[in-house]
Amino acid sequence: MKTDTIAAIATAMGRGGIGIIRISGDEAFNIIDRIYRPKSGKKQLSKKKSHTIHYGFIADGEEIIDEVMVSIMKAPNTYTREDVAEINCHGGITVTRKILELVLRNGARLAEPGEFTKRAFLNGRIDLSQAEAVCDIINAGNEIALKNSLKQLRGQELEIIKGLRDNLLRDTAYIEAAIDDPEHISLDGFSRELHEHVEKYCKIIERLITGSRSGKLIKEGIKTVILGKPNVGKSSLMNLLVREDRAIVTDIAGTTRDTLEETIVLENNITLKIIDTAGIRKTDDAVEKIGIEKAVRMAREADLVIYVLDSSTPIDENDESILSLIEDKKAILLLNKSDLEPRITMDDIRKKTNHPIISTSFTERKGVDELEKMIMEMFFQENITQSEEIFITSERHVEAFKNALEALNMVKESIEGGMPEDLYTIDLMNAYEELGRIIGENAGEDLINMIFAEFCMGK
Ligand SMILES: Nc1nc2c(ncn2[C@@H]2O[C@H](COP(=O)(O)OP(=O)(O)O)[C@@H](O)[C@H]2O)c(=O)[nH]1
Ligand SMILES: [Mg+2]
Repeated sequence: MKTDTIAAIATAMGRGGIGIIRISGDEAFNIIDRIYRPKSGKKQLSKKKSHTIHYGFIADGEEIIDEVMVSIMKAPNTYTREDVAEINCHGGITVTRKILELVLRNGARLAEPGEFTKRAFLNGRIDLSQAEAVCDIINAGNEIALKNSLKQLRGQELEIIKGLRDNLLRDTAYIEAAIDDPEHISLDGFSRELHEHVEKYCKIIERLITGSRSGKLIKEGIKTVILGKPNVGKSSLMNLLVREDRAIVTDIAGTTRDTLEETIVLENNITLKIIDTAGIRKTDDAVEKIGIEKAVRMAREADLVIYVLDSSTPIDENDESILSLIEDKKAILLLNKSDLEPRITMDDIRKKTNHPIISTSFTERKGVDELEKMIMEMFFQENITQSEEIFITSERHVEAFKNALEALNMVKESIEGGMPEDLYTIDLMNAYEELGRIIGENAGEDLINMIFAEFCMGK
């Protein structure tokens, strides 16, 4: 199949040591031959061995544009499975743009975002789940997310899906063969066997769906809201976690009038999308009121509420209203200012809530490590840093797994209800197709375009 040749700047747009212009397609080497001047010798790069790199210059006619290294990678062992050339030039915006323009003038077309990876998928080098993993690796906000995406890129999810699909196909083929040739192939006792098989497939899929909750939190971060009355230390906590003075800390109650959001990666590689809020108290100040309402709304939507109390001031009706607000939420209470004379004790608070409580002093940086550890334990049962398991992070995949599970549950129901065997095969094949969606089998153009549109230029 003849496709056009695409090119793009693959490195980030900005000043840097190196800039890379990537070219892929049938014309890649011809284009290079037109614009490359070797330091010595005359041999065209298209004649060189695959997977070699060459020192020389890029020139527009007589004008030398930059000193470069050009790598030559011949199909099919390349990122796209097409001929690929990469020009490594000096990493400046002007020079990379100028070389790209020259490449485009010499026969390439500007690549769309993700088009190189799209070609890798369309040419069968990777499946859709691996293509998505490429995007996730680039966007990974912490090391656990990175490790997980790498598992996906290396085909860990793909292997599970392939295994399930092979089995589904085998079960279906057996039933169909038996229906066609009842004299030689017997279905006696097969429903019981099939029921066992399906049960096993369901367990695998259920585990993936359960793990996807962790997957989402690993990838997107835990939506965390800091709540509390004015002046208890909310902004101080935010600053401690962010490790820089972002939120304004003052001793005038009501300083944080709006919310402030930060994405932070904790020491243990957990990402928090954390929001510092206005202190919650009864007030007549219109602006402050808006801030408080917003804080309450944010708390309702949060995965986690960190409720900060000042242990040196007694509990009042404002605390009571916060406690009732977070009653059904995942929450951690911090009894702060433990360095001051206490007016509230752990026991006082324990009588009022079932949420875990930690004694802290933000001025002395006490209790923060314990808080980080507790968040980890609260959201991730197993040790995700060391886990070899893959956590599904894509909503699209979860949806397909759920549909496959539903189809398999229908098979179980049909077996339990003593329905005829040919009925099972419809649902078995439905599950097969749903799993196929994840890896991009029969994927429509819309879906493919949607997925690759999320990519960066040059990837
Ligand atoms: N003694 C003491 N003061 C603290 C502690 N944490 C915060 N503060 C002080 O309490 C005041 C209010 O802190 P801030 O973080 O602005 O509270 P917010 O209104 O809840 O955001 C500031 O003067 C902080 O320095 C603590 O653990 N001990
Ligand atoms: Mg504040």
